[in-house]
Amino acid sequence: MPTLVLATANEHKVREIKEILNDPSVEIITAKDLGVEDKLREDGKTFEENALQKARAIYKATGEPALADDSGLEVYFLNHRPGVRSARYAGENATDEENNKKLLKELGPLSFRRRTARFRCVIAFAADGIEEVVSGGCRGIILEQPRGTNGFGYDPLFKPDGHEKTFGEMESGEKHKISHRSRALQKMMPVLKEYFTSAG
Ligand code: ITT
Repeated sequence: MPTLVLATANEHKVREIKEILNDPSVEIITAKDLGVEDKLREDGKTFEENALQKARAIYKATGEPALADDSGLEVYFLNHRPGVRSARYAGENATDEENNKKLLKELGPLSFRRRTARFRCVIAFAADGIEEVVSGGCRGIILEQPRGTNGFGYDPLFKPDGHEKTFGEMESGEKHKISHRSRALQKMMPVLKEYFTSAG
């Protein structure tokens, strides 16, 4: 069975990507499974640069086709911050809770109209003779208090437009119908299908 290596150390991303791809014909493993987790450094200024950097590094280290996810939250009032720094917003080893707290503090009592935000996810694929980058977004607002314990990261604070529940209150299947990650992966699926079909 062909193998796809996920170039991420984030277990939540691994679970979501596996659920969304839902492809029993490819064995999905992680950089950690192959002992190359340390190659996942990212110092780019954009999601695109970071995603490609991670996919390339893991493909180079393992020789196996690699898929990376670089993602984050862009808040318009904060000039698109935390953006690429979403995981480290409140400090180098910040927890999701610390990041959420900092976000609430920065937004303060701002009105709902000004609390608009967008999740972005860039997925990069690197393999023999191919590099491909796609992206997906999801718009919503940042609530004044967290709601729900599902998902990860900023999910409890993010209410997607046109929905009553936050991502933190949604079952994973509901989140996948509209999420930035799922939208990006839908675009990557034909590329993966083509690659794995012709690779054998
Ligand atoms: P890898 O680089 O190893 O993949 P990471 O967690 O460091 O893992 P990123 O640099 O891409 O990955 O940071 C993504 C952060 O953006 C993540 O830690 C969350 O805080 C936030 N984020 C991304 N997607 C999210 C989602 O679907 N729901 C909630 N928060 C999300």
